[in-house]
Amino acid sequence: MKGNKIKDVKAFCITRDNTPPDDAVEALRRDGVVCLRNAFRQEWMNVIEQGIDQALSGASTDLDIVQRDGDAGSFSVSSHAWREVEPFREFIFESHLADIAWAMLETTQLVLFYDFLLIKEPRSDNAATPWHQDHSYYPLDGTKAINCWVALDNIPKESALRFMKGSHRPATLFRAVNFDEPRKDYRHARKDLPMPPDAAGSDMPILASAMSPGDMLIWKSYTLHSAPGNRLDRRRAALSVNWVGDEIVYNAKPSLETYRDSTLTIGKPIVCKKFPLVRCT
Ligand SMILES: O=C(O)CCC(=O)C(=O)O
Repeated sequence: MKGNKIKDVKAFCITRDNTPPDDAVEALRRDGVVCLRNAFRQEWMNVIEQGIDQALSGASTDLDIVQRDGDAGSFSVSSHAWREVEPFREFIFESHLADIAWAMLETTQLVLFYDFLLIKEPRSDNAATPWHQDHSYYPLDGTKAINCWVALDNIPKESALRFMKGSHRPATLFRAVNFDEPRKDYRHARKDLPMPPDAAGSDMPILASAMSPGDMLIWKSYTLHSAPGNRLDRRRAALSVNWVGDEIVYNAKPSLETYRDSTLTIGKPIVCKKFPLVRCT
Protein backbone atom coordinates (compact mmCIF):
# COMPACT_ATOMS: atom_id res chain seq x y z
CA MET A 1 0.00 0.00 0.00
CA LYS A 2 3.14 2.18 0.10
CA GLY A 3 1.56 5.13 1.96
CA ASN A 4 -1.42 4.95 -0.37
CA LYS A 5 -4.52 6.75 0.86
CA ILE A 6 -7.37 4.25 0.82
CA LYS A 7 -10.11 5.56 -1.47
CA ASP A 8 -13.79 4.61 -1.32
CA VAL A 9 -15.25 1.80 -3.40
CA LYS A 10 -17.56 3.42 -5.99
CA ALA A 11 -21.06 3.32 -4.51
CA PHE A 12 -24.50 3.40 -6.13
CA CYS A 13 -28.13 3.05 -5.09
CA ILE A 14 -30.27 0.41 -6.72
CA THR A 15 -33.18 1.69 -8.79
CA ARG A 16 -36.83 1.62 -7.67
CA ASP A 17 -37.38 -1.66 -9.48
CA ASN A 18 -34.47 -3.18 -7.53
CA THR A 19 -32.03 -3.34 -10.43
CA PRO A 20 -28.52 -1.87 -10.41
CA PRO A 21 -27.90 1.28 -12.49
CA ASP A 22 -25.77 0.91 -15.66
CA ASP A 23 -23.01 2.97 -13.99
CA ALA A 24 -22.65 0.28 -11.32
CA VAL A 25 -22.22 -2.41 -13.97
CA GLU A 26 -19.60 -0.24 -15.68
CA ALA A 27 -17.77 0.41 -12.35
CA LEU A 28 -17.63 -3.33 -11.61
CA ARG A 29 -16.20 -3.95 -15.07
CA ARG A 30 -13.57 -1.25 -14.54
CA ASP A 31 -12.62 -1.52 -10.82
CA GLY A 32 -13.48 -5.18 -10.14
CA VAL A 33 -15.58 -4.14 -7.14
CA VAL A 34 -18.61 -1.93 -6.49
CA CYS A 35 -20.85 -1.06 -3.53
CA LEU A 36 -24.66 -0.95 -3.70
CA ARG A 37 -26.01 1.11 -0.82
CA ASN A 38 -29.17 0.03 0.95
CA ALA A 39 -29.61 -2.93 -1.36
CA PHE A 40 -31.74 -4.81 1.21
CA ARG A 41 -34.27 -3.52 3.72
CA GLN A 42 -34.56 -4.51 7.36
CA GLU A 43 -37.10 -7.26 6.55
CA TRP A 44 -34.47 -9.17 4.58
CA MET A 45 -31.86 -8.51 7.27
CA ASN A 46 -34.24 -10.16 9.75
CA VAL A 47 -34.57 -13.22 7.51
CA ILE A 48 -30.77 -13.52 7.29
CA GLU A 49 -30.47 -13.17 11.10
CA GLN A 50 -32.93 -16.05 11.52
CA GLY A 51 -30.70 -18.03 9.18
CA ILE A 52 -27.63 -17.18 11.26
CA ASP A 53 -29.36 -18.45 14.43
CA GLN A 54 -30.17 -21.73 12.67
CA ALA A 55 -26.74 -22.07 11.03
CA LEU A 56 -24.91 -21.53 14.32
CA SER A 57 -27.17 -23.86 16.27
CA GLY A 58 -26.43 -26.92 14.13
CA ALA A 59 -28.24 -26.55 10.81
CA SER A 60 -25.11 -25.67 8.83
CA THR A 61 -23.12 -28.87 8.29
CA ASP A 62 -20.07 -26.95 7.05
CA LEU A 63 -19.41 -24.64 9.99
CA ASP A 64 -16.06 -23.76 11.57
CA ILE A 65 -15.64 -21.71 14.73
CA VAL A 66 -12.08 -20.58 15.30
CA GLN A 67 -10.44 -18.53 18.04
CA ARG A 68 -6.99 -17.17 17.20
CA ASP A 69 -4.23 -17.02 19.84
CA GLY A 70 -4.56 -13.89 21.96
CA ASP A 71 -8.10 -13.07 20.79
CA ALA A 72 -11.03 -12.59 23.15
CA GLY A 73 -13.50 -13.30 20.34
CA SER A 74 -13.84 -16.13 17.83
CA PHE A 75 -14.89 -16.10 14.21
CA SER A 76 -17.37 -18.39 12.52
CA VAL A 77 -17.41 -19.48 8.90
CA SER A 78 -20.25 -21.42 7.29
CA SER A 79 -20.28 -22.48 3.62
CA HIS A 80 -22.97 -23.75 1.29
CA ALA A 81 -25.73 -23.85 3.90
CA TRP A 82 -28.72 -22.79 1.77
CA ARG A 83 -30.02 -26.35 1.38
CA GLU A 84 -30.18 -26.82 5.17
CA VAL A 85 -30.89 -23.29 6.37
CA GLU A 86 -34.34 -22.30 5.10
CA PRO A 87 -33.99 -18.51 5.74
CA PHE A 88 -30.80 -18.45 3.62
CA ARG A 89 -32.68 -20.31 0.85
CA GLU A 90 -35.51 -17.77 1.14
CA PHE A 91 -33.13 -14.81 0.91
CA ILE A 92 -31.24 -16.25 -2.07
CA PHE A 93 -34.28 -17.37 -4.10
CA GLU A 94 -37.05 -14.98 -3.07
CA SER A 95 -35.35 -11.60 -2.61
CA HIS A 96 -34.16 -9.41 -5.51
CA LEU A 97 -30.56 -10.61 -4.93
CA ALA A 98 -30.54 -12.85 -8.02
CA ASP A 99 -31.90 -10.04 -10.22
CA ILE A 100 -29.05 -7.79 -9.10
CA ALA A 101 -26.44 -10.53 -9.55
CA TRP A 102 -27.80 -11.37 -13.01
CA ALA A 103 -27.50 -7.78 -14.19
CA MET A 104 -24.10 -7.20 -12.58
CA LEU A 105 -22.61 -10.40 -14.01
CA GLU A 106 -23.78 -9.47 -17.55
CA THR A 107 -24.65 -13.08 -18.25
CA THR A 108 -27.45 -14.94 -20.00
CA GLN A 109 -27.33 -17.76 -17.42
CA LEU A 110 -27.06 -17.17 -13.67
CA VAL A 111 -26.00 -20.15 -11.55
CA LEU A 112 -25.92 -20.19 -7.75
CA PHE A 113 -22.47 -21.35 -6.65
CA TYR A 114 -22.51 -21.17 -2.82
CA ASP A 115 -23.33 -19.01 0.18
CA PHE A 116 -20.70 -18.00 2.73
CA LEU A 117 -21.36 -16.64 6.20
CA LEU A 118 -18.52 -14.91 8.02
CA ILE A 119 -18.97 -13.62 11.56
CA LYS A 120 -16.05 -11.94 13.27
CA GLU A 121 -17.08 -11.70 16.92
CA PRO A 122 -16.12 -8.64 19.05
CA ARG A 123 -12.35 -8.39 19.59
CA SER A 124 -11.34 -11.08 17.15
CA ASP A 125 -8.39 -8.80 16.42
CA ASN A 126 -6.28 -11.48 14.75
CA ALA A 127 -9.03 -12.83 12.49
CA ALA A 128 -7.51 -11.09 9.49
CA THR A 129 -8.16 -12.31 5.96
CA PRO A 130 -4.94 -12.28 3.87
CA TRP A 131 -4.77 -10.87 0.33
CA HIS A 132 -6.27 -13.39 -2.05
CA GLN A 133 -8.57 -13.81 -5.03
CA ASP A 134 -11.60 -16.09 -4.67
CA HIS A 135 -11.01 -17.75 -8.04
CA SER A 136 -7.77 -19.36 -6.77
CA TYR A 137 -9.93 -21.71 -4.67
CA TYR A 138 -12.35 -22.71 -7.44
CA PRO A 139 -12.04 -25.69 -9.82
CA LEU A 140 -13.40 -23.46 -12.58
CA ASP A 141 -12.22 -21.93 -15.83
CA GLY A 142 -13.77 -18.70 -17.10
CA THR A 143 -14.11 -15.27 -15.57
CA LYS A 144 -17.84 -14.66 -15.07
CA ALA A 145 -18.01 -15.23 -11.33
CA ILE A 146 -18.95 -12.71 -8.64
CA ASN A 147 -19.33 -12.47 -4.89
CA CYS A 148 -22.31 -10.53 -3.48
CA TRP A 149 -21.32 -9.65 0.12
CA VAL A 150 -24.15 -8.26 2.25
CA ALA A 151 -23.11 -6.35 5.37
CA LEU A 152 -25.15 -7.27 8.45
CA ASP A 153 -23.57 -4.75 10.85
CA ASN A 154 -22.15 -1.25 10.81
CA ILE A 155 -18.59 -1.68 9.62
CA PRO A 156 -16.23 1.30 9.81
CA LYS A 157 -13.65 1.75 7.06
CA GLU A 158 -10.80 0.48 9.27
CA SER A 159 -12.58 -2.92 9.67
CA ALA A 160 -13.80 -3.07 6.08
CA LEU A 161 -12.72 -5.28 3.19
CA ARG A 162 -9.92 -3.85 1.03
CA PHE A 163 -9.57 -4.29 -2.70
CA MET A 164 -6.79 -3.72 -5.21
CA LYS A 165 -8.56 -1.60 -7.77
CA GLY A 166 -8.56 -3.16 -11.24
CA SER A 167 -6.66 -6.27 -10.10
CA HIS A 168 -9.14 -8.54 -11.94
CA ARG A 169 -7.59 -7.42 -15.24
CA PRO A 170 -5.83 -9.16 -16.86
CA ALA A 171 -7.37 -12.27 -15.32
CA THR A 172 -4.13 -13.64 -13.86
CA LEU A 173 -4.70 -16.55 -11.51
CA PHE A 174 -2.62 -16.42 -8.31
CA ARG A 175 -1.86 -19.23 -5.87
CA ALA A 176 -4.43 -19.89 -3.13
CA VAL A 177 -3.12 -18.84 0.30
CA ASN A 178 -3.71 -20.52 3.65
CA PHE A 179 -6.15 -18.37 5.65
CA ASP A 180 -5.43 -20.11 8.96
CA GLU A 181 -1.66 -20.06 8.73
CA PRO A 182 -0.62 -17.70 5.92
CA ARG A 183 3.04 -18.82 6.16
CA LYS A 184 2.09 -22.44 5.45
CA ASP A 185 0.91 -23.81 2.10
CA TYR A 186 -2.83 -24.08 1.48
CA ARG A 187 -3.69 -27.75 1.08
CA HIS A 188 -5.00 -27.39 -2.48
CA ALA A 189 -2.49 -24.71 -3.55
CA ARG A 190 -1.28 -25.01 -7.13
CA LYS A 191 2.46 -24.50 -6.86
CA ASP A 192 2.72 -23.63 -10.56
CA LEU A 193 0.88 -20.36 -9.88
CA PRO A 194 2.54 -17.14 -8.63
CA MET A 195 1.86 -15.86 -5.10
CA PRO A 196 -0.56 -12.90 -4.90
CA PRO A 197 1.29 -9.56 -5.03
CA ASP A 198 2.26 -7.99 -1.71
CA ALA A 199 -0.03 -4.99 -1.21
CA ALA A 200 2.39 -3.46 1.32
CA GLY A 201 4.98 -2.92 -1.39
CA SER A 202 2.57 -2.16 -4.20
CA ASP A 203 1.46 1.21 -5.48
CA MET A 204 -1.82 -0.23 -6.76
CA PRO A 205 -4.79 1.90 -5.59
CA ILE A 206 -6.58 0.33 -2.60
CA LEU A 207 -10.33 0.73 -2.16
CA ALA A 208 -12.42 0.23 1.00
CA SER A 209 -15.73 1.62 2.26
CA ALA A 210 -17.58 1.83 5.54
CA MET A 211 -20.72 -0.30 5.32
CA SER A 212 -24.16 -0.24 6.94
CA PRO A 213 -26.50 -3.21 7.34
CA GLY A 214 -28.13 -3.92 3.96
CA ASP A 215 -25.28 -2.43 1.90
CA MET A 216 -23.76 -4.90 -0.53
CA LEU A 217 -20.30 -5.18 -2.05
CA ILE A 218 -20.01 -7.03 -5.34
CA TRP A 219 -16.64 -8.10 -6.63
CA LYS A 220 -15.25 -10.30 -9.37
CA SER A 221 -13.64 -13.61 -8.50
CA TYR A 222 -10.25 -12.40 -9.85
CA THR A 223 -10.20 -9.19 -7.75
CA LEU A 224 -7.52 -9.25 -5.03
CA HIS A 225 -8.90 -8.41 -1.58
CA SER A 226 -8.14 -8.73 2.13
CA ALA A 227 -9.66 -7.71 5.47
CA PRO A 228 -8.37 -6.85 8.93
CA GLY A 229 -9.47 -8.66 12.09
CA ASN A 230 -12.30 -7.20 14.13
CA ARG A 231 -10.91 -4.82 16.75
CA LEU A 232 -14.38 -3.50 17.54
CA ASP A 233 -16.38 -4.31 20.66
CA ARG A 234 -19.25 -5.45 18.46
CA ARG A 235 -19.90 -8.13 15.87
CA ARG A 236 -18.78 -7.70 12.25
CA ALA A 237 -20.80 -10.08 10.08
CA ALA A 238 -21.68 -10.59 6.44
CA LEU A 239 -23.50 -13.14 4.31
CA SER A 240 -22.09 -13.49 0.84
CA VAL A 241 -23.61 -15.31 -2.09
CA ASN A 242 -21.41 -16.38 -4.96
CA TRP A 243 -22.68 -16.73 -8.52
CA VAL A 244 -21.30 -17.90 -11.83
CA GLY A 245 -22.43 -17.20 -15.38
CA ASP A 246 -21.70 -17.81 -19.04
CA GLU A 247 -18.45 -19.54 -20.06
CA ILE A 248 -17.68 -20.85 -16.57
CA VAL A 249 -16.78 -24.55 -16.83
CA TYR A 250 -15.49 -27.22 -14.44
CA ASN A 251 -11.73 -28.00 -14.63
CA ALA A 252 -11.42 -30.64 -11.86
CA LYS A 253 -8.41 -28.91 -10.23
CA PRO A 254 -8.08 -29.89 -6.52
CA SER A 255 -10.45 -27.86 -4.32
CA LEU A 256 -12.69 -28.03 -1.28
CA GLU A 257 -15.85 -30.15 -1.49
CA THR A 258 -17.90 -26.91 -1.33
CA TYR A 259 -16.87 -26.10 -4.90
CA ARG A 260 -17.24 -29.61 -6.40
CA ASP A 261 -19.90 -32.16 -7.20
CA SER A 262 -19.55 -35.77 -8.33
CA THR A 263 -21.82 -35.12 -11.32
CA LEU A 264 -19.59 -32.43 -12.88
CA THR A 265 -17.73 -33.04 -16.14
CA ILE A 266 -14.46 -31.37 -17.16
CA GLY A 267 -15.04 -28.58 -19.67
CA LYS A 268 -18.81 -28.42 -19.04
CA PRO A 269 -20.96 -25.87 -17.17
CA ILE A 270 -21.51 -26.66 -13.48
CA VAL A 271 -25.33 -26.55 -13.44
CA CYS A 272 -26.63 -29.37 -11.21
CA LYS A 273 -28.76 -29.85 -8.10
CA LYS A 274 -25.98 -28.44 -5.91
CA PHE A 275 -25.34 -25.46 -8.25
CA PRO A 276 -28.80 -24.62 -9.64
CA LEU A 277 -29.62 -22.44 -12.62
CA VAL A 278 -31.52 -19.48 -11.17
CA ARG A 279 -32.03 -17.13 -14.17
CA CYS A 280 -31.65 -17.50 -17.92
CA THR A 281 -32.75 -15.65 -21.05
O1 LIG B 1 -15.22 -10.45 5.18
C1 LIG B 1 -14.05 -10.75 5.27
O2 LIG B 1 -13.38 -10.38 6.22
C2 LIG B 1 -13.37 -11.55 4.19
C3 LIG B 1 -14.31 -12.04 3.13
C4 LIG B 1 -13.58 -12.60 1.97
O3 LIG B 1 -12.43 -12.39 1.75
C5 LIG B 1 -14.31 -13.43 1.01
O4 LIG B 1 -15.51 -13.70 1.21
O5 LIG B 1 -13.69 -13.84 0.01
